[in-house]
Amino acid sequence: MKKNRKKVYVGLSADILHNGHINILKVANKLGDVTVGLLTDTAISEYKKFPHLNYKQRLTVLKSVKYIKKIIPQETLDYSKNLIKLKPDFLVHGDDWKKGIQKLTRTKAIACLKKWRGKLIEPKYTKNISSSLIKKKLSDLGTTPDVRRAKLKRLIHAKDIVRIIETHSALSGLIIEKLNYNKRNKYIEFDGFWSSSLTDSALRGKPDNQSVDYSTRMLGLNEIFEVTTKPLIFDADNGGRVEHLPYLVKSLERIGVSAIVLEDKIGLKRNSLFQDQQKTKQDTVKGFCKKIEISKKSKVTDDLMIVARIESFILGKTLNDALKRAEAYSRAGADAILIHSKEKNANQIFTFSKKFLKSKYYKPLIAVPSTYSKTYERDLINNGFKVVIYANHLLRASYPAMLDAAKKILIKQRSFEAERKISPINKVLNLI
Ligand code: SPV
Ligand code: MG
Repeated sequence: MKKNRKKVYVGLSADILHNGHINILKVANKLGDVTVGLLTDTAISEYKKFPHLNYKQRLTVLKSVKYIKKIIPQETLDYSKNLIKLKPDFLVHGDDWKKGIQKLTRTKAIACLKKWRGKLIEPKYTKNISSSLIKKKLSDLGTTPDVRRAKLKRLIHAKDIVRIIETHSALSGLIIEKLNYNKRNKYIEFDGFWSSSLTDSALRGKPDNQSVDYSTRMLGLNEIFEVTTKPLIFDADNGGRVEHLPYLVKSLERIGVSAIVLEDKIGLKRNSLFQDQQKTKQDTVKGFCKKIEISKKSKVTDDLMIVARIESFILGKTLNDALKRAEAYSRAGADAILIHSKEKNANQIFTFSKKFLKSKYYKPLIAVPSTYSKTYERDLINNGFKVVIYANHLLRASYPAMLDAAKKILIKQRSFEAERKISPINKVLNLI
């Protein structure tokens, strides 16, 4: 071994290790002792799709690569913190980051290296191979129930807020699976799906009162899961009969659902957004805690989350009632709390979160901003919320569009006028 080898730094996601990475590491190893900054889930989600493998799994893979001397976490896409700590002689990165979302990261890294005359070495990007490309191919292949199920907990840990949207069909699932956007050098996407009782019922022309049974809804989930990889949160209403609950939990867990939301209402169900809630009854604290305990006992994996949904505000009850329930449900084993509200602004849920954040029984909070839709995600983050659910928007988007097209054809007695606003056939064919 040569003495006084130079210090070399390489930042890697290594979700899928391929020959492109090995090329980079080979070059780096020739220059000196290689420290890899392994990007955390949080760092990766800043600029590309959430990784398939978690940090520990990626670390295990990298540990066996002979060109690497040491591995440390890189907690942001920005390299500065680790570079300053290490003061490497060389930073090695594929030249692909000269363009696109990582361009600014590169500029910052160069400015940082200058301080101790470190050099940036940029081997030519290996053509036709990248983890994003492989991942696209993988996503065409699908995922497993285990990987999908585990993703929600990882996302809650990794992100400021987990962004979930209602998905009522395989087609709407595909739209959300593929949609992403670069906003001010940040990669943004929906993190997962909400299976809504309201839209699953409306889609079948039925009221949101549990007349569409779980088996039928699960057939829909299977269709969504066949063509997507993102995690799903299931709206289980009040969970149905207590005696049936273990079977429901097990079935949903088996197919790869990440979280089951149970609401603390009893009797014939009415949607929470109806103004008149006269006939709606809330469960007793004891009765609902029992349901949480049964659900927790029924599940097999650590990854499945049981979420307690509190309807106190919907039924006109007090902040104290909501808080008392949140603490009791948390003690009974709920993994997260969904605090529902049908106010026009978020004040009600923010007064709740302010108090609950200080509780020793705190659990991650979920918001459903259907009526307080002016609330930005950043306000939810600042008030301690970890998950936001856009609960019915894709179905609501499709309804006026279908109505409008049908009306136009009916009035004009031909389809030409409807065509301007509907999707060309080719676009639909190409989506799939
Ligand atoms: C749903 O989407 O079915 C929900 C949310 O449960 S709400 O409609 O607000 O009750
Ligand atoms: Mg519902």
